[in-house]
Amino acid sequence: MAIDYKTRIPNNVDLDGNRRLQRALESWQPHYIDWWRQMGPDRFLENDVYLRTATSVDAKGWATYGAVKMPDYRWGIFLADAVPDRRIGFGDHKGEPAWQEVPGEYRSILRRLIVTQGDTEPASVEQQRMLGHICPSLYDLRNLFQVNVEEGRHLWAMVYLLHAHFGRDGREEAEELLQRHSGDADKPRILATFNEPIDDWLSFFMFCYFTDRDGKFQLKCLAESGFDPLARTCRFMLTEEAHHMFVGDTGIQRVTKRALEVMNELGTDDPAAIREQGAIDLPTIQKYINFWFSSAVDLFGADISSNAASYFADGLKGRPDEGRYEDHDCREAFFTVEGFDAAKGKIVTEDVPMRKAMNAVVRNAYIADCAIGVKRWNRLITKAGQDFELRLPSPRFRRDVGVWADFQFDPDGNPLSAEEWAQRKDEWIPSPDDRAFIKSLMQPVNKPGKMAGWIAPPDRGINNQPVDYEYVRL
Ligand code: BYC
Ligand code: FE
Ligand code: FE
Repeated sequence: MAIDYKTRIPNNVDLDGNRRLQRALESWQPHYIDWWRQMGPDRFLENDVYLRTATSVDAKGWATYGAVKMPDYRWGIFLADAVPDRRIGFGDHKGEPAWQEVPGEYRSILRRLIVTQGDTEPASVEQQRMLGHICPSLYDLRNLFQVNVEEGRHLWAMVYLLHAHFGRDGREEAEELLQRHSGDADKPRILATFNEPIDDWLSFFMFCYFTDRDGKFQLKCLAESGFDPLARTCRFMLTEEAHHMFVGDTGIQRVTKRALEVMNELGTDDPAAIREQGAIDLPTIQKYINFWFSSAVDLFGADISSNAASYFADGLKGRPDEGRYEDHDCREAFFTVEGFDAAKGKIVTEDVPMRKAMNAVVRNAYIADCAIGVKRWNRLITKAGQDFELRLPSPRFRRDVGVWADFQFDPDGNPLSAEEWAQRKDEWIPSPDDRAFIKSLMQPVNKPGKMAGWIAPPDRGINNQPVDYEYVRL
């Protein structure tokens, strides 16, 4: 169904035909706009931004570009087209028709999944709200705002499900999604990473690469859900998500490229000399990778999880690209997970029922996907004739969730004592000095086509516009 833009809330779910739901969403809408004005991007609300807006949900022409003031962005409700006669693809209900309504016995668990997903979307906008003041270029500023408005729309996507399918509880949850705030001491966001401040652009690129990619994988899992409205919502969200990871990937590429240019100009890889020239040395980029990767890896939950087993058994949350697996039941299968024998100081392995290991399965798929970009960045380094390799740290490194959480490991996964960790952590994650240096680079550059000295220009502009296009009119 085409998206109807004539109504107050653009949608392809025939909102006009459901007055109750329409009224409920129309009463939530002003609260959302208030939240955007208070907790969304600081300033820039009256500036024209060259934004992409969804026009239809199919592959062709789902995006139009034009100048929009952010509070006027047409946030709305878009579901991917229904698959006729869709059946549940995994778990104990495999083969049954997908549910169009919430099954009573799964109501609270589904609500919790939707709320957890929904909570991350506005959280990320809050985390990034000050970045506009220190943008490295207008091109980057526009990308930040594009990501922000789409995360806002992802909140709409979850709020629609809460309003349409969870009655009064759903409406209350929708309000609370606007009341918790990133980093708030009393009402923080649900998942830890979404309470970390993002106050420099290197962190922003890392977040888009690593944390948004958790979004991609979680959405892929939910796109398999037996609850069809959730599956269709997540399928459409995934089309928007690709750009967020592009921003992260190309951002890190451009920072790396700039470091390499300076290294080759100076004929040295001495980090202090690179920094002296206002570029970011490769070892510092590595520390930011270590920090944000380890933080994102926690988002998959514990390797052994009875919650994960229930989500799968009940047909609520599948594996990414479930169709690619042969066994969609997984009752008989086992999966080997690692653990730690603290007394012996040794890594041990354990075979656990596959359903309980679903978080580990999804995390592994995520890690393999993360590695693809790292390979690309390393090709840049090799091509520039430099001898340095960026790497993902071991998944044991710096964990707060799961079996590794009570122990310390180095980036190679070797166990460390608490003292060793305390002494050496500044070698591996950004130290206060590193953060102060990165912060010192964050001076706003907002003339069309101009770039901050720590980042190379992008290869091309947005939607065939030149790089020096005035992407945000200040
Ligand atoms: N922080 O059984 P376990 C995105 C809790 S990102 C704090 O392993 P489960 C985006 C857990 O709740 C995608 N607490 O957990 C990206 C449980 O609590 P209870 C977001 C945590 O349930 C960038 C206990 O620990 N979407 O879209 O299997 C920008 C035991 O854990 C954490 C989703 O997450 C944590 N990291 O797995 C914008 C999808 N991890 O029951 C947007 C929905 C675990 O003991 N969520 N706990 O009270 C889920 O599928 C699952 O809730 C999780 C956790 C995968 C997150
Ligand atoms: Fe999102
Ligand atoms: Fe995203």
